[in-house]
Amino acid sequence: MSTQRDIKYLADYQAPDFLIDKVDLTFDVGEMATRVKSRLVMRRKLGGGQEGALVLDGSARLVSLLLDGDRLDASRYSLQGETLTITDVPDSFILEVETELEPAANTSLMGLYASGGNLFTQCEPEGFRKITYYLDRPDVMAKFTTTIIADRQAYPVLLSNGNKVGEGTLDKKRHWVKWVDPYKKPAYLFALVAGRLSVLKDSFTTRSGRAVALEVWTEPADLDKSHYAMASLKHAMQWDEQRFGLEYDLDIYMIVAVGDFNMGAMENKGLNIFNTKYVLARQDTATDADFEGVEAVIGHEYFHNWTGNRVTCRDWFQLSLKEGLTVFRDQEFSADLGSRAVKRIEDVKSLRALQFPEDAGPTAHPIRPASYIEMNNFYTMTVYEKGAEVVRMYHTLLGEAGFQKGMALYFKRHDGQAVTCDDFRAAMADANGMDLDQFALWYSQAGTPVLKVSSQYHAADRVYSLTVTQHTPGQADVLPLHIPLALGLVGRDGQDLPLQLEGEDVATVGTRVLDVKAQSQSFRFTGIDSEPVPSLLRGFSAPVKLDYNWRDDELAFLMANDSDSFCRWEAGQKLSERVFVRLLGDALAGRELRLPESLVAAMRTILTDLTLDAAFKALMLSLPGEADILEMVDEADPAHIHAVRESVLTQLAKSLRGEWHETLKLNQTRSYRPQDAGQRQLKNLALAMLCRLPDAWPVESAKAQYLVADNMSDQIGALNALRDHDSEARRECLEAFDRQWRQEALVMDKYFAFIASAQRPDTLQQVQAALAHPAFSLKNPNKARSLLGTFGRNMAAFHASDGSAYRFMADQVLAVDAFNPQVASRLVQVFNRMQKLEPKRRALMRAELARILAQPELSRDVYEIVSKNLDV
Ligand code: B3K
Ligand code: ZN
Repeated sequence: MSTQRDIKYLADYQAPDFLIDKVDLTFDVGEMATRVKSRLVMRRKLGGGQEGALVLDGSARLVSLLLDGDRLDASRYSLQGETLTITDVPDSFILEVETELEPAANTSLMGLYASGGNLFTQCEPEGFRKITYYLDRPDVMAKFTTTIIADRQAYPVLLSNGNKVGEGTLDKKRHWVKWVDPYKKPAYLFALVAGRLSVLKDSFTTRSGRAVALEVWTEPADLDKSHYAMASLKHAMQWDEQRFGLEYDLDIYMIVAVGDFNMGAMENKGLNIFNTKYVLARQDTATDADFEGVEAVIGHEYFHNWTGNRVTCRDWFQLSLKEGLTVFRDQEFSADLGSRAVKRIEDVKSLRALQFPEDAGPTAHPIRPASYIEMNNFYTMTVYEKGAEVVRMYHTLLGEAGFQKGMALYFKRHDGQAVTCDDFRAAMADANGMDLDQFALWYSQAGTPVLKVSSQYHAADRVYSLTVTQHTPGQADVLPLHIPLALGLVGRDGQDLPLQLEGEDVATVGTRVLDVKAQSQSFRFTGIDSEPVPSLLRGFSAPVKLDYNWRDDELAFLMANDSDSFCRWEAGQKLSERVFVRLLGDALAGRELRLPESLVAAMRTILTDLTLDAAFKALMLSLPGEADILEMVDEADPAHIHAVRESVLTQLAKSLRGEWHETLKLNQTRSYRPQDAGQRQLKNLALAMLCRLPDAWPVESAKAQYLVADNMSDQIGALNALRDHDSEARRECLEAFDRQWRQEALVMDKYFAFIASAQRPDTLQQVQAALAHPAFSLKNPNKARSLLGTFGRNMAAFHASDGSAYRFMADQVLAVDAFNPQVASRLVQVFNRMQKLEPKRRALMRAELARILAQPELSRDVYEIVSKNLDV
C-alpha cells in the first residue's frame, strides 16, 4: 500500500516538538502565480526531542528556505511527499519560507484557489500546507500578520484575519494591505480573500459597549441579496451574549460569499468565507428553507468564534469538540428565534435520515473517530449532528444552569488552548460535581443504541413499572451507555400524571429524566390509579432508537394528546412506519396495497385541526421518506419501497381530497411576509397532494400559482407539484424557470435538483442531458451536489434494476475525483447502503465500486470510502 493510504491513529498522538510564536505572511497575489513569503519565529519546546529535526507539512512549490537569514541548500533539508525535514536547527530560530502557487490551477478548492476571477482560501483541516510549509496541526497556535500585495484593478479588495493596520500603494499598478490578528490561532483558521467584491456594511455594539464593524462581501450583482445574512449575524451576536454570555472580540467581523466552495462555510477568525448558498437570500430567489439555512449557518460560524477558535481542537480526532458543540449552539439559536418544537423535529428528522444510516453502514464511526486516512472524510453527520446530540444530553442531564456553569468553566480553563473532548466533559462534570465517567463511552462507541422498553401495570399496588434494556446492533464490544431518558405518563384524560418513583418523597409534575446506565434497569412509579400511556424519549432526549410496543390506538391517543410536541409527531411517524412495513409485505406477496382506515383517520384529524401551528401541521402530515423506510427492512427492493410510498401518498390524496382542497384554500397567503412560511409549506404540500389526483384542475392551479408567485417558496412549490407529471403545464413552467433564472447560479441549483428528483421513467436521461446545460458545471460543487447528489437520493431512478444509474454515477465520481476529491468522496457515498439491498442490486453496486477502486489515480478520499464499502 502506498504512503498515500497511510492510516492515522488517535492513539499515536504526540505533542509537537516545536512552537511557532509568530507568523508573518506576505502574499504577492495573482491568479496564475502567487508568491508567498512566510517568516516564522520558532522555538523548540522544552522537553521535546532535544535533538529532533524540524518536520514541516507542505506541498507547495518551494522557492527558498532561510534559517536565521542563511539560505539552506538541498543538503540541509529533504522534501518527501508532503513532508519537509530540516535536519539541524537550533533551539530558537527564524525560518523564512518562500513558495509559489498557481491558484487558477487549483481545482481541489483547498488552499488558495480562484473562483470567478477572485481569490479565496480554505485551510481546514489541512489546506494551509498547500500554501506554505508549516506545522499544519491545530495544536500549534500562533499570532499571524498578513500583508497582501496585488494589482489594484484586478484585486481592489484585499482581506485577511484580524484588524486592518495599514494600506498603501506600491507603484502605479499595485497596492498593499496589512492585517494583524491579535489572537493566537491554528493555521486552519487562516484566511485570505482578494478580488473585486462589493460590501454591505453595518455595525454592532457589544454589551460592554464596543463597536464592531460588520461587513458582508459579495459579487457586485449579489449585494442586494445580502441583507438577511447581515440581520442574522446581528441576531447571532446578540443571542450569544444573552444565552451564553459570550461577546465578540475583534473590531471587525467579515463574511465573504463565494460560489465555488466545498462545503457550507468556514469560520476563519474574523473573516468567515461562505458558500453563496448560505449568504444570498432574497424573497424571489430563496425559499423559506433557504432563509432558515442562512440564519443557521451564519449563526454556526459566528458561534465558532468561541467554540472552535478561542478554544480549539488538540487534533482532528477531536473535531466534534468544536462541531458537535457549535451545532448544538446553532440549533438552540434557531429554536430560540423561531419555533422550538418545529426545529427539534426537523433536526431529528435529518439525524434519522442521514446519520442513522451512516452509523449503521460501512463508514460508521464514533463521534471521536479512532483513525482516518483522509480527515476531510470525517466532517460527517456523525461528528456534527450526533455530536450535537451528545452535547444536548449534557444539557438534558445538567439543565440550562448546570450546562452554562460547565461552559463557563470550560472557557476559564481552556481559553487560548487546543484541547480534547475529555477536557470538555471534565469541565461539565467538575462544574456540577457530577460523575460523567460512563458518559465518555458516547465518544468512543459507534452505532445507534436501541432502547427496548417494556411496561407492566400492577393495579393492586398502583404501581406502573418500566423495564429498559439497551444494546447497540452491529457493534462489537459495546458497554452500556449513560442515557438520559425523558418521559411522561399520560393519563386517560390526556394529562401528564404526577411522577413518583418508589422510595421518593414527592411527586414531580410533567416530564422527567431517568438516568439509564445499566444494560437492563427497572423503574417503578407509584400512586398510579389506572394504566397510563407512556410517552417515551420526550424531545428525543438521546440519539437512540426506541423500541416499545404501543397499540395503534395508543399511538393515535399520543398523537392527539401528548404534551410533548416531539412525541406527538413521533406517534404519527410510528403509525405510518407500521403501515409501510405491512404494505411492503403485501408488495412482496403481490397483494393489493390498501391503506388502513386508521391512518386516513389520523391524517384527517390533523388536517382539519385548526388549532395547530401550520409548520407543525406540515410536519405531522409528512410521512417517513424512502430512505427512512429502507432502514426498516433488509434485502430491500427500492422499487417496492418507492411503489409503496407512492401508493400511500396517492391514496391519502384521494381519500382526503376535500380536506386537502380546504387546506389549499385556507392557506393562501396574499403578498409575501416571511412569517407565513408555515402556511406556504402547508399550502404547497396540499397542492402537491392534489396534483396526484387524476383531475386537471390541480395542475392548472399549480400553473396559476407558478405564474403569480412573488416568492421562491411558492414558485418552486408549484413547480414541485408538477414534477412527476408529463403535462404541458410542467414543460411550460420548467422552461419559464430556466429562462427567468439562467443567470442566477443558486436558483439554477434548484432547477437541476428538480430534474434529478423527478419520479419519471426518463430521469436518468434528463440528468445526463443536464450535464450539458449551459448553466451546469461539474466543477462547481453546488451544481454537482444539486444534480448528482439529488439523483443519488432518487430511490426509483438511482436503483434502476439494470444498474444503468449506478454505472452513470460511478463514471461521474471518477470524473469529479480527477479534479476535486472532496466532492467526489461525498458523491460516492450514495453507494453506502449497498448491504441493505437485495442481492441483484448489491452485486451491480459492488461491481461499480470495484471499478472505481481499480482506478490507479484514485484520491485517498474516495479510496477510503470505497475500500470500506468493499471491506478491503
Ligand atoms: N469548520 C468548517 C468545515 C470545514 C470542512 C473541511 N472539509 C465549517 C463548519 O463546520 O463550520
Ligand atoms: Zn462548524
